[in-house]
Amino acid sequence: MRSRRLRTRGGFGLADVDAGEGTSMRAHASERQKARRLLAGAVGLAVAWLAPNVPANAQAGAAPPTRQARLAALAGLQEGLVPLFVLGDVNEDGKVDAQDLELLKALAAAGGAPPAAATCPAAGDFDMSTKVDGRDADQLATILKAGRVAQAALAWQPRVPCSFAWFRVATRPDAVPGEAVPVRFLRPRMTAATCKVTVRDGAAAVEASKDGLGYVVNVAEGAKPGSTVTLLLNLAQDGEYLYSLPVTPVPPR
Ligand SMILES: [Ca+2]
Repeated sequence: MRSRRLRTRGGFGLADVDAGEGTSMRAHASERQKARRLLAGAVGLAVAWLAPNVPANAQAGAAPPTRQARLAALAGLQEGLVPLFVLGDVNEDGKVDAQDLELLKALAAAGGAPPAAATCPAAGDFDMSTKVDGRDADQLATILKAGRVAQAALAWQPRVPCSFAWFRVATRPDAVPGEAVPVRFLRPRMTAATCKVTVRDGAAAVEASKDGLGYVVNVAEGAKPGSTVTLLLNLAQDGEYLYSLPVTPVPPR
């Protein structure tokens, strides 16, 4: 079966707050602070949705982390960082496949309680409309029709819930030129020695963090607002993923 990559999206909801035209630079900084506060609230919402029981991960071949372990990992996050889910992996089993499409269709049909297996509805909101509907199902159907998804996209969606049963990494939803963006591993055995983060596209360079528990993405001073830095994350036995980091304008100092 032919493999293909699941393309990452070019932008995220909170990045839109930073990119408004006609905004004064001071107001712009205020908006950025507001966005970061919204972000903290959204992470709190994610914590509330942490599922107590989730299916085993076929790729990782291990039991899912406990609720306490996930809470501890989220509580230890640096301000402004958010956990990422796998776009399209509605049941959080580590794969994007026909099972996810069936769950996405069930979510889109709505009317009643969502299927219990759909632990990450946010992963089904492909068009970031904050609703999971028929258009999202059509998009996933098109993606699956083209072949197996070998490199799924990691994403963050603050307005639709996700249990984050199998979260892997946390990072920022956007960055400004010249910013050092942490990419932090959320599982105990993930380190910079076993997992690699590289720049696939965009004006940035990557280095391992000093503590070895993640990487730092140094966005170039000359990176253009509106552009995107695309990262390739090789997470050892957990697979490869892509993540797109939108570059937004620099706020005043
Ligand atoms: Ca899945």
